[in-house]
Amino acid sequence: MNILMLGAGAMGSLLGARLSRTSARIVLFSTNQKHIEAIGRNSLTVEELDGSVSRFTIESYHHAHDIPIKADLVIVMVKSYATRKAVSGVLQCCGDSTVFLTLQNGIGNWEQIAERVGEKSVLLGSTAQGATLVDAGVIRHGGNGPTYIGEPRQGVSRRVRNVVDLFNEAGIKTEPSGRMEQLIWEKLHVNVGINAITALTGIRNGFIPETEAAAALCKAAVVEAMDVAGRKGFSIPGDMVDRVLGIARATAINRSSMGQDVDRKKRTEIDAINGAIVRAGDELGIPVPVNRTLTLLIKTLEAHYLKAQ
Ligand code: KPL
Repeated sequence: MNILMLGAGAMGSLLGARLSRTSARIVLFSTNQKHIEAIGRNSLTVEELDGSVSRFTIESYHHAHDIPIKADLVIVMVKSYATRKAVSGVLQCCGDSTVFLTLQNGIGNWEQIAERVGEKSVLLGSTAQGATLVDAGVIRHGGNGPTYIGEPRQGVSRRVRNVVDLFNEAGIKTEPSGRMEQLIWEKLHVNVGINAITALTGIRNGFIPETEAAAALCKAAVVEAMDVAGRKGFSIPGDMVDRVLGIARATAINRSSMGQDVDRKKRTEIDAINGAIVRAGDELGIPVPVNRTLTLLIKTLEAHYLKAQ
């Protein structure tokens, strides 16, 4: 199986490294030229959770026209706001039978891919793995959590089972799910409760459950999201706040993806995370002051550093 990893930031690189242990041919693509060149020169270095260091030799490209495969599977790992453009940019290495799997954060990703390639070609999933880009060619595995993969609508198909088997063969603990939309919303709560708070304060994920003030803010944001999700028809587990705090503990050493974006003065995924709760809250007439404040603060910070560039 030929797999194209579309987007090789921290998470794309981590998944690519793990999948390179399987029989599949894995090709990384990222526009981050420094990262791709470093992988080409020295291989991809992964600082593992136990402190050991692993190295992975993986084919990597930073120009789409250099990608030498026809992809059977494209794993979409770019930032949510870059999805449409990124998918359009690699269609020359795809055919009618190519399947696109999104494991991105936030809401609205699979729909954007489906607009470009059709719903039949799309799978979606969620992952609670954590990873940090330490330097060009170097990532740190920041924590383990479950990964789920499924079809956009109900049902677990043969192709879902095949991809799930491949992920498990790669050592990424993965289960098929027939209710992916529900799980994407559950994962949204994790990002709603961790990402903006860590990005605004400079802390790592593990500091949230350790600190009363941060945990209270996390709880307030998650409870608002639970209200919105409930009104949209999702049955979010009653212990969602504890689950989010549990994932913050399980990825304690990780800097959230939004934290890493802010550290690098890059655009964040705020619109697909807390911003998605604000939009849905406004549509439903549900007050979401905590998520609105977090969204506006991130947008202010982002505007400040993006303007200076
Ligand atoms: O998804 C994540 C992210 O940082 O975007 C978590 C699970 C919170 C890990 O950091």
